[in-house]
Amino acid sequence: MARNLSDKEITAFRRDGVVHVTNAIEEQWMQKVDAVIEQQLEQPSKWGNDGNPGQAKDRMFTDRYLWKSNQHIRDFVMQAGCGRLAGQAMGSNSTRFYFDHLLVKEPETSAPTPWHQDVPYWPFNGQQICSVWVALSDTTIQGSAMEFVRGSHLDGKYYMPELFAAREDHPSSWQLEGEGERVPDIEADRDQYDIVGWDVKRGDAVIFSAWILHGAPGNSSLTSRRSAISTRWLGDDSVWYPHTGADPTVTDDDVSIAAGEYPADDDNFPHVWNKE
Ligand SMILES: O=C(O)CCC(=O)C(=O)O
Repeated sequence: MARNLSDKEITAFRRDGVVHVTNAIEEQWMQKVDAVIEQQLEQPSKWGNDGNPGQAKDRMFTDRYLWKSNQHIRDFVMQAGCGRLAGQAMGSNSTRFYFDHLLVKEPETSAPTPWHQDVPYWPFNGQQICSVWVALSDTTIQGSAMEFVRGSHLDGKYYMPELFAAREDHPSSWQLEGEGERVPDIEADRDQYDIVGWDVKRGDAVIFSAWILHGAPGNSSLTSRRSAISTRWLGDDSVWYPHTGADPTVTDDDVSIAAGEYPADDDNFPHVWNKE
């Protein structure tokens, strides 16, 4: 069994919107995801976003929503303990799963992950929505570990989605239709923001609110791939909120719930964890 969060970690998550959890996930689960990453790099799903197909360098690659078709990812989601960590962090009595997201940056990848907020990309509303981002490689900030604007989950802002890898012709261009104000140019004015981030080890998790501003630099390492899996979690107060510009992987046509309802739809948002 992977570990539980301490009271200190839970307090940090609620206050800052993000917490770094060391040694969060056991090796056996990460090995399953490593194998899937190799497969997806060769043959992305229809939701893949590949900045430089086939290249060993300067390649930012993401793929997502594999849990329904891939047993390794399903095992990771159901058994590795991310749902429990998410529930404990959010103070929720239960967690349901939304989707998995693989995030790879090969050595010398210049593309940053742009500063963004997750909730506007997703057809959900509520405070108890978060991600558990698990490092599959040891990663420094220079090597593209994530950074966060501490406390920005409490600002009450709703930011328009930003395009990853700035490809307006990409299938992800649904994001261009999004709602909300533009994310400020945080890079141009870093001193004005309370930016926090951690060098991470394989198996560490970073748990963060869907409302916090976050991003990551490119991978400046000459030799090391940076890889991670982010899993997305829904707590007790989350409600279905389909809207223009939301991720099309799961839409109103797919679900058995109506707008404003708790996502009690086991086919699309399986129940993973309950508080004892
Ligand atoms: O891994 C990254 O670079 C970005 C991850 C991210 O933005 C997320 O998990 O929401």
